[in-house]
Amino acid sequence: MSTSFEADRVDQLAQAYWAEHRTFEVKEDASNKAKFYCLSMLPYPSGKLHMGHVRNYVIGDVISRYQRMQGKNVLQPMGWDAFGLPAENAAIKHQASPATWTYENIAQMRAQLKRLGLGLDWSREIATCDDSYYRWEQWFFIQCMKKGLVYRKNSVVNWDPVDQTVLANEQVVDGRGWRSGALVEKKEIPQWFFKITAYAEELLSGLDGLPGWPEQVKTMQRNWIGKSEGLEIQFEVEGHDPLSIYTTRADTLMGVTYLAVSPDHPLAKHVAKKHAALADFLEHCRKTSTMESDLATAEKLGMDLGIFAIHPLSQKKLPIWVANFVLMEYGSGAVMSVPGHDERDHEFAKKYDLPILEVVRAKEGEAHDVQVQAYTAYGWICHSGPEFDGLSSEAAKLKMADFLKSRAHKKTHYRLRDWGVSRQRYWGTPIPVVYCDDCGAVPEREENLPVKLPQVENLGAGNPLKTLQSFIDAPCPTCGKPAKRETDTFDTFVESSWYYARYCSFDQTQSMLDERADYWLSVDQYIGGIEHAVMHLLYARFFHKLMRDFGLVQSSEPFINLLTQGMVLKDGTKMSKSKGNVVDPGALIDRFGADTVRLFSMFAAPPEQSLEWSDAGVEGAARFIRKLWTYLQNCPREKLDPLPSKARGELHQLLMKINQDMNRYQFNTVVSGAMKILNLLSEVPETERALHQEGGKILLCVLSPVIPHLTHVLWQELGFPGLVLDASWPCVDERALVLEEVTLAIQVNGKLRGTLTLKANLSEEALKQAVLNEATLQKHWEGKSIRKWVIVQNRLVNIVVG
Ligand code: ANZ
Ligand code: ZN
Repeated sequence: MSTSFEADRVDQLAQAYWAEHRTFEVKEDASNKAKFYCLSMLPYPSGKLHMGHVRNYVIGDVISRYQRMQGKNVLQPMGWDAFGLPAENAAIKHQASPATWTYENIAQMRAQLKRLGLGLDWSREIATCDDSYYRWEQWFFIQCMKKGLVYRKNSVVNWDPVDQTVLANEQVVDGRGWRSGALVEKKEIPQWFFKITAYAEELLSGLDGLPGWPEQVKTMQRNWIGKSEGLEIQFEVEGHDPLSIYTTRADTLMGVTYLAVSPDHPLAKHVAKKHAALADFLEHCRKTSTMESDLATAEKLGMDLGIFAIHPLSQKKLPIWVANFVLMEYGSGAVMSVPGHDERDHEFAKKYDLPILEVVRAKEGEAHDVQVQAYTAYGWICHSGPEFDGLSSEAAKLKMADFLKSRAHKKTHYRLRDWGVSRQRYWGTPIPVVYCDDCGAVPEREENLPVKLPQVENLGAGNPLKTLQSFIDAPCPTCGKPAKRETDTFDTFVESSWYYARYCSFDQTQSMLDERADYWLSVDQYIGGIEHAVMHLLYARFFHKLMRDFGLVQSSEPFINLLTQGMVLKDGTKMSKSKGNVVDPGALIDRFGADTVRLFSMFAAPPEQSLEWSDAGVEGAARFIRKLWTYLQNCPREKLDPLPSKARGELHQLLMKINQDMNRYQFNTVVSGAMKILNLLSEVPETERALHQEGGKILLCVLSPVIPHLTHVLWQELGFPGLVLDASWPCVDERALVLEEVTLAIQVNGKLRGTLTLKANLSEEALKQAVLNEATLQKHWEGKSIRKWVIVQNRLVNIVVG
């Protein structure tokens, strides 16, 4: 046997074997094998695999194969996040239906993934646009409706007045519709929401139980949830009902110089009824963006309502203003304004010439000119009366709450908003609701699910379902009278919030999930991009808790460990179509074979860091693979037992490092460790056949997760038993490690009496025994008693005798 390396032949041999033997199809194992569920985020079927996908899926595959060699029952599934806007755009462009376009893309990408040799259980493949998948999503939504976990309310959308359609945020370019170029307007329409805020506290506290998640991701989720603890304080209002405000800085109460309410606050609306200028102002605010991020930077605008509140402690009159930066959806939609200590209030007070007071100082007695700039940190209270002056902010907060008694109570708020899932789009899961004049919004009957998305061939502007009578007309599920179907579809984040669970029960036609889900869940290792840190990962955690509360799963978190892989860069920038710097993995595989592409993507950088593309690096990977192949051609096949030697010690030293790196998923140094082993073995004389065999076997094993094709073929050709992917991971031979020798100076009562060459790192007991056994030295302590041993590891032994 001495063939040269042919990537195509090797790839095909291995892949044909896996396909024929269904090597990666797994069942729930009742034996004592531990399960391991390894999952990479499912791709959007754009039609072409890019290097980011390759990296993501190879990382997942290396972990899966490694865990399998650790003796685990490993599940690694794959599917398609197949609904969404790009299919509609492509359909308009290419005059094809979104369904045709999507399924063609899936076929292409599936073939490309198969070319990579990923150890996937393809029998569990899911496409989220299949009605066998989304029917359970519709069923789940209906359960949520019944439990009051979804509701409908008016919410603002981008409206294109020329195309007469709702636009997604990414379809608004510089404030204009992407197709029509018309100025986009805000419009309020009813939409469906999931009550994710009901789970805010658990979504927050659950993060503490996820040590296997990157700190950065947990911080982003914490900030997104945005827990805030403060006081709700009631202010009396002359001639009106009292006004509630929310504050986290009750210590600044004596610095309040006015109150401000949101343009959507009932009080503002009430006053506007008899105040035309105010009504115009509220209308103007409604039209401009209400995005929180925009408001933070937008110009502060306001208007005096002409009514007064009474300060609860000083009893002074405080004017009430309406201000565009006060959000109706947060707190109580009203604030106590403290321009001395809050930046927004300061900017507003300067603009409208409202008084600014100083009530907090950095240090006792040290003034800060709050007329010029707000002092926003905690500090020491001043100008607040003898009860409060001199207190710290923390202490003053507590005392204010005491003083206010029933006019204040503790409140916790979250920045997290309920999740709006209505999309005015065609290519998505139909929301399973029917509107009846008599019964209102009624869920479709479960036996009528799925509500199928009808095939539409020629898409134009807007959602074609809106005019498709055969879809819209439906009997009311409650009273049977003619009624109208909802034409909105779900946000595609809904599909990706539970797909990981459906893989476990992929062929179940009677229910959403079954007991198999509890065998596999939670996912042991999840791998994907950092761009999903907040939305996808938060929504999936939320869905998992809903499924738990519906009795569908037992665990509380979907993903135990999370790995967010770095970006693939070329010349320092992200590979992207728009920059024209994409490298096509398909062409690379054709040229070098799958193993080279896999090896390069694992070798070039640790998984979490960004990977700089390099043609030279790919060539280097290809060279290593050819060298490895050539070296292993001569691997002895007869049965041999390893003999101790210095080189064998080094081999096991390298293996020890590889095993440590494999455990912490540092695959780049695993590969470089294997390269070192190959260099080491190349220097060992051919006569040391046992070492070549042992080293060759170790190389095949440790590289098999990364380059599964070559290792599969050679393992079989060299006559090792079974499959390399089921071989057990190689262990370090501890005895081989201690072969290194050292020469020790032996002293008796501080005088050098001789030297002794021994194995390094002997235990104290073994060392003493070796010294006492040395015949040439025994005369120095014969007939005397040994009082003390002084030992300097690997260097010196001094025996004190007397
Ligand atoms: C008085 C005050 C004085 C405030 C001071 C801050 C600094 P977090 O921590 O993010 O929850 N606020 C309350 N409701 C609001 C709303 N609906 N729209 C805009 N701002 C609102 O922020 C809480 C603080 O945000 C509250 O504390 C309130 O201003 C403001 F020196 O009250 B503070
Ligand atoms: Zn009805």
